Amino acid sequence: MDRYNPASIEEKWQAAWAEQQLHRTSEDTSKPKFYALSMFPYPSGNLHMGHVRVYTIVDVIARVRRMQGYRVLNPMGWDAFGLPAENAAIERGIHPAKWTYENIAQMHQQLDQLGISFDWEREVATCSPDYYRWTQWIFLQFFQMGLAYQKEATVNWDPIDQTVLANEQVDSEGRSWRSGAMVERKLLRQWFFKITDYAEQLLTDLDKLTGWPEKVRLMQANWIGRSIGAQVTFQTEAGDDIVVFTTRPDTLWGATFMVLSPEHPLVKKLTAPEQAEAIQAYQSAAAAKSEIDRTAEGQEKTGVWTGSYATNPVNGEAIPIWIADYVLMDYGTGAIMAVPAHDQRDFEFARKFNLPIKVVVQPADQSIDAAAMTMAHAGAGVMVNSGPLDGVPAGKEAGQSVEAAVQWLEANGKGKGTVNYRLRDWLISRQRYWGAPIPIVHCPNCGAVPVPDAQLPVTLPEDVAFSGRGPSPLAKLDDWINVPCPTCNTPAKRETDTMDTFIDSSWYFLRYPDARNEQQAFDPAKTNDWMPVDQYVGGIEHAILHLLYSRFFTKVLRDRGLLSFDEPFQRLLTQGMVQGKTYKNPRSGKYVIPMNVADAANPTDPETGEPLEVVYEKMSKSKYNGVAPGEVVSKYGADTARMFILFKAPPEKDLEWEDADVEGQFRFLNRVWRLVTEFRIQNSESKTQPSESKPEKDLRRAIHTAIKEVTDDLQGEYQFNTAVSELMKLSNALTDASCKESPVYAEGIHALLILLAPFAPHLAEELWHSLRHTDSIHTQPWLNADEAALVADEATIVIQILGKTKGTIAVPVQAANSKSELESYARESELARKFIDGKEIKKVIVVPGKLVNFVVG
Ligand code: HQ5
Ligand code: ZN
Repeated sequence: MDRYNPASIEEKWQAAWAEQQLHRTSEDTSKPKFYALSMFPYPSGNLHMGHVRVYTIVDVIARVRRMQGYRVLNPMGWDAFGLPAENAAIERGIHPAKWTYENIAQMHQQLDQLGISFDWEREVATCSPDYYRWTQWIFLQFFQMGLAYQKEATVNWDPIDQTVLANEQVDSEGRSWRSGAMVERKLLRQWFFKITDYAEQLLTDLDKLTGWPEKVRLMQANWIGRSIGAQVTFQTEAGDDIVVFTTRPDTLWGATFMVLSPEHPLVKKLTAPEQAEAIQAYQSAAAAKSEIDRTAEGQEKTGVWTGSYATNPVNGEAIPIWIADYVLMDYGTGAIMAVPAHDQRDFEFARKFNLPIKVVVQPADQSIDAAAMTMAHAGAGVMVNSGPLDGVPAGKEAGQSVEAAVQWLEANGKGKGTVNYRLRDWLISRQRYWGAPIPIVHCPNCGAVPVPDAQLPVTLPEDVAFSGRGPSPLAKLDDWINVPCPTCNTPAKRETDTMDTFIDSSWYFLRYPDARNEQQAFDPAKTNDWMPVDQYVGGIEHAILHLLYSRFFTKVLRDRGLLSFDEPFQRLLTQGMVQGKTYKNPRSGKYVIPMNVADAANPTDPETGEPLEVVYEKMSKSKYNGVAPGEVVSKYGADTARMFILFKAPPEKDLEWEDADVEGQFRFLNRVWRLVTEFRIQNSESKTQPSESKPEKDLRRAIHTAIKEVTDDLQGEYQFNTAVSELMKLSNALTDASCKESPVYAEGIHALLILLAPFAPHLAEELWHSLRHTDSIHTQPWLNADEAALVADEATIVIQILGKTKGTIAVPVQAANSKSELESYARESELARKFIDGKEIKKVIVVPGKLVNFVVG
C-alpha cells in the first residue's frame, strides 16, 4: 500500500489541472453566476500566512459553488503600484517594474503551490499599461463629470527631499521617515475626487448591505459622519461676517467667545496692534505642528486673543474673538463659536484663559453651576437662559432643541439649517513615480486639458534615475513633460503627479469580467452580468478606505451609464489575523528566539533565567514568530496547510498558529488516505446486497448528516471549522463501521471524498482517480442530503420512578410519539420492570418522545 506523499501528488495534479484548464471561468449562461473575489495582494515578493488564509477561504467557496452547478468567476491580480517598489529601486538600484514583475512571478508560483483555483487568464496587474490606460480613462470620466478637481491643500512637506509625505510617513516627533527633517505644513495644489457629492448615498445605501459585517457598516457610517446643524453668521465690529457651522445651534445662547483657525483669512484684519506680535508668533508655531498634534484629545490648550469682538446674533452680546490651533482651516469654515459649558475643548480653553462660562442646558437630575463645573456637560437636559428655547428638552435621543433652534434661526433670519458630513474630498495626487500618471496637460491658454482617449495610456517613462532625494523623478524629465496642448497646440506641460494606488483598486473587480478588453475598460454587458460580487473576502484594514472608494466608483460609473447596479459587493467576509506564538519576557518586553527556549513547557529567558510568557501576536520578523507558507507546504503539503487554516478558527476570528494542530490535520488526511486505500483493495473482492440492517442505517445517517452539515456550513455564514469537524466525524463513522462490504460503505467513501474536495483538492483528486474514475472530482456534482436517511428510527426515552430518573430505553420512533404505545413499551421494558418489582402502579405520566414516569406505592 502506497504512503500518502503530498509532494508528488500535489505537483502532478496542479500540472494536470492547468493542462485541462479546469479553473477557466465557465461562460455557460444557463447556469447561475457566482463571483468570488479575494482582495488582490500588493506584490511584496512573498506570500504571508495571512494571504494563505484569505485565498484558501475564497478557494473553498469557489470550489463548492462550481460543484453546485454555478458558473464561477474566481480571478486574481496584483495591486502593483505604490511606494514599496519605488523604495526598493532607491535602496537596491532595481527598476520598480523589474522588482514588481519578479515579485509577481514568485507569488504566482506560491499561490499555484497551494492549489488555489484562480482563473489566471483574467489576471490583471495595475502597473501594466493595458490596465492603467483604463485607470486614466476612468479618471477622465470623473474629470468630465466635474468630480476631479484641483485645489490648494495643506500637506506634509519634507524640505530636504522636496516631496509631499503621507501622514503615515511622519513620525511622532514630526520628522520625515526618510530624511529626518522636521516636516512643514505647506499649501500645494493637489488633485481631489469629489466623494463628498456621494456622501448621502454612500451612507443610506449601507442599509442595503445586509451581507456585510455590522461592524464594517458602522465604521463607514461613522467615517461619513452625517450630522444636522446650522450655519450662523457672527458679525465683527468692522462689519465682516464670520460664518460658523455648528451641530449644536441650540447652545448658541451659551456661546461666550469665538475661536478662529490661525490660518483664517480674517485674522490679520481682526488683530489689534498690541496683539500683533503674539498672533504672529502663534501662527508660525501652529504652522509647524501636524494636524494630529493640533487636534489630539487632552492636549494642553493654547491660543491668543485677537483684540476684537463679534456679536452673538441670537442675543446681541459682544464676545471676544481668539485664535487657537485646535481649529483647522480646512474643516468646516475654519471658525467656531465656543460654548464652554457644553463642549469639553471649549471648556478647557475657557478655564485656561479665564473666559466666561454660561450654562444653557440643565440636566434633569442635578443643577449645575458654571463656577463649580469641572468639565463640560455635553449630555441631555432642559434648555435654560436661552430666550425662545427655554424649557425645550435637549439631548440626542429625546431632545428637540436642535430642530427648535434651526426653526427659530430660519424664522428670524439669523441662520439656516444644514446637513454636514465628516467625510472630506479624497486627495488623490502623489508626487511619486510608481503610479498611474494623471492624464492631464496644463496649457497656458486652455488650463487643465484632458489627454484625448486615443492618446491613452500616458505611459511612465522607463529610463529614470531613482536617487531618493528631491522631487518626484517625473518632475525632472523635461522630454516627457513638455508636450503640445492637445487643444490649441501651444507648448504645454504634462501633469507630473501620479494617482493614489487606492484608485487602481477601486475598479479592478469591474475589469475581471472582461480583463482582456483592449477597446474598453470593460464591456458593460459583461460586467453587469457578473457583478455585483457575490462574496468578497479581505482584511478589516480595508473596512473604510478601499471599500468606501469602491462603492463611490461604482455609483459614479453607474451615473455615467456604464453600470446597472448600486453596490459592488453583495456579501463581505473580513477574515481574522494569523498570529504566531511568541516567547516574551514580561519584564523587559523582549522576545526570545523559540530555538533558544530550552523547555517549551516551562519557558525561561536564556539570558536572565526569568520566566517567559507565551503569547500569540501578529507574525513578524522582530518577534521571531513568523511561519513561512513554503516551509509548511514542503513539510506537510498544501492540503494539510489548507485544512489546518480552515479548521483552527472561524474565518472572522484571529487564528493562533499551532504546529501540533497542523500535525493533527496531517494525521487526519493520512487516515482518509488509508481508509480509501483499504476500501479500494477490499472493494475489488466480494460485495453484499444492500439491506436495511442497523449498521447500514446508522452509517447512512452519518453520511447524510455530514452532507447536510458541511453544505450548511459552506452557505452564507461560512463555518469551515465545523465543516472540517463533520468530515472528521464521517471518517470516524467509516472507520468504525461494521458493514464495510455494503454498498452503503462505498457511498460513504465517495461522499467523504466529494465533501473533502474543496478543502484538500489534491488528495481528493488522487484518491478519486485511484477508485478508477477518469474525470476530475472537481467537476462532480455536489451532494444532496437524503432527508429520509437523516431520521433516526429509534427514540431514546427516559424512565423515571416517582420522578427519579433510572435510565433510558430505545423505542421505535412511531411508538414513542403515541402515548399509549409508549406506555406499553415502557411497562414491558426490563428497566422499568426491575424497579417496579411487584409494587402497585398508581399512575403513569407519559411525555411522548421524552419520558415515562411511574408513580408506584
Ligand atoms: C492578511 C497579512 C497580509 C495580508 N492590495 C491590498 C492589500 O491589502 C488590497 C486592495 C483591495 C486594497 C490579507 C489582507 C488582504 C489580502 C491582501 N493579509 N495578513 N494587499 N499579513 O497584500 O490577512 O487582509 O496587503 O485581504 O491579504 O493583502 S495585501
Ligand atoms: Zn491649449
